[in-house]
Amino acid sequence: MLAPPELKKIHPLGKSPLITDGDVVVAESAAIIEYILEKYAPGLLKPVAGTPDARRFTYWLHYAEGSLMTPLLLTLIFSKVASAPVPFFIKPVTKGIAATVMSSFVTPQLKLHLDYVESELGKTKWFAGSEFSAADIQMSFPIEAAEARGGLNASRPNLMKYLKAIKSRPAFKRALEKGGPYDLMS
Ligand SMILES: N[C@@H](CCC(=O)N[C@@H](CS)C(=O)NCC(=O)O)C(=O)O
Repeated sequence: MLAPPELKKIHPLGKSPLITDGDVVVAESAAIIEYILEKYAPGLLKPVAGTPDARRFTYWLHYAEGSLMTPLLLTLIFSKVASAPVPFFIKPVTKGIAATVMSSFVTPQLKLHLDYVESELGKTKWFAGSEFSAADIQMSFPIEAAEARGGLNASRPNLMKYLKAIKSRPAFKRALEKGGPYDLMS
């Protein structure tokens, strides 16, 4: 599941997303968003500095990868551990370890986070307030991953409504047309 080696020619970690802009290379999705907003969209997709919405913007921009992505990544890793092709006599061990880590830590953590985000989305339409912002772009990825592999379903209606709103945005559809479909399950 590693990124293609070509990416290491651009940045030592070789992870996606990555952007280049002339001589500038920017890695880390939130840093990429900040860079694009500052350089190409000043005053857009971000609340006015110093306001409560701006604080919410910064919080969710960081929370997406800094907190929410962790249990989702662990879910992916331990599902791979559970299904890893190992000799039959080791299988119960690997499956047992994966099941224990999932039930004792990962699943409760994921529930904690998804319940929290569900409740926060009950307060405002978008993460940084009543207006769509780049924090929503950043949050949409882990929420999509939660739907694909984290058990997010209709039992969390605010999150499902939010995902529907995100996916129906014309810009989201245009991005899919440009970038092609992606699969967060594999
Ligand atoms: N925290 C980083 C995560 C970067 C990351 O791990 N990207 C994954 C894809 S979502 C990746 O490139 N995985 C393949 C690899 O590690 O080689 C960000 O927000 O940009």
